[in-house]
Amino acid sequence: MESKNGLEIRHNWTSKEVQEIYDMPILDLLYRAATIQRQYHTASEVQVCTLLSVKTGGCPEDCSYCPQAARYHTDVKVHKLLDVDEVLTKASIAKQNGSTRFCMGAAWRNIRDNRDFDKVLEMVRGVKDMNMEVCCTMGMLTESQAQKLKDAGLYAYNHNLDTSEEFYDEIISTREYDDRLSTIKHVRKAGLTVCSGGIIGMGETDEDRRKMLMTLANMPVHPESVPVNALVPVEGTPLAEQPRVPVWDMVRMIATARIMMPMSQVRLSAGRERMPVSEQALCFMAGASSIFAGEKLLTTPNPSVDQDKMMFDILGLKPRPAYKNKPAHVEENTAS
Ligand code: SAM
Ligand code: DTB
Ligand code: SF4
Repeated sequence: MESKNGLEIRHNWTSKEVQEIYDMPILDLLYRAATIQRQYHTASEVQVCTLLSVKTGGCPEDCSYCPQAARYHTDVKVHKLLDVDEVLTKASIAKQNGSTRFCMGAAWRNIRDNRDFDKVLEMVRGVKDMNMEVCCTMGMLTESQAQKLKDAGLYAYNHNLDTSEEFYDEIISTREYDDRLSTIKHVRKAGLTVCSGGIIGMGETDEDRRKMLMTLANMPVHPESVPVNALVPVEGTPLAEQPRVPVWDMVRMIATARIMMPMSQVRLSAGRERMPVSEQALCFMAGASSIFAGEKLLTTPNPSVDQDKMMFDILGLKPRPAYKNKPAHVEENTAS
């Protein structure tokens, strides 16, 4: 057990405890999560992150939810790695629109040490120089690749567990849960912050959802960001016909994550496009402290910058500054 400013951070959650939290009457759960959020965070601040798909589609993996897997026939327009200048222009627009984190996604199974990786390192250096938190999500990586990203100025690496270990096989067959855990270890070892969460609405049970949260919360250090995605069902993928995730499921998931990992940024991620402001407000009340902004996630639609500005006005929210509360275990990197 650790303590931050006298507040307790736990890494030994039991399934019984997690079930008791997850199954609380929804209003009690909301109240408890909202209280914890106010003890550990400034509840009016929301971290605004912009995503950019720097390499789209053609991925060899078979993640059943993903429109970028080459084997599914979706409308995604495949493109090779974008040029550094184009990416930096997009990052600068994101910054002007209030984002303090820029996350670059590549539809790769894993990072390879080639010219494309050198280009990614250049992108990272460029975004870091704009004083934004830089994040990448590019599949599996080795310890030395994580270190190179860190040296270039990367702040966070996103690698989702997606679901429980037990349900994983139903969703992805081209890699193992342990592969995901190893990559997360490499990221941590390089002194990067970890962004890891999952998706709900893929046909998993409540127990699968709780098990995933337990795996994240019982890591030696909690992921600094925990994205909670509602499945965006995409035509052509095996999960295209999944029903819409009820807002109450998002609320339960976000609130339980907030209670178990009180210091982390819990991100209301994919799925906002279909949520009215009132539903998103419930998610903020449940402890969500971060969103993806900009009209596209990686390949699917997201609310526009104007819609989000309006939502922030209505709810009295403001963007969280970059690098606020940088954790002590994340050393300053050597990049400028
Ligand atoms: N290829 C890399 C990987 O798998 O780690 C990085 C990109 S991948 C698209 C990043 C994450 O996006 C996935 O782990 C998954 O959680 C999320 N994602 C992908 N498709 C989604 C969908 N249709 N709905 C919700 N989340 C999705
Ligand atoms: C995360 O957890 N969600 C983001 C980000 N990390 C990379 C991706 C959501 C993708 C939704 C489907 C798409 O737009 O392709
Ligand atoms: Fe590839 Fe990532 Fe999509 Fe899986 S989620 S198919 S690894 S891009």
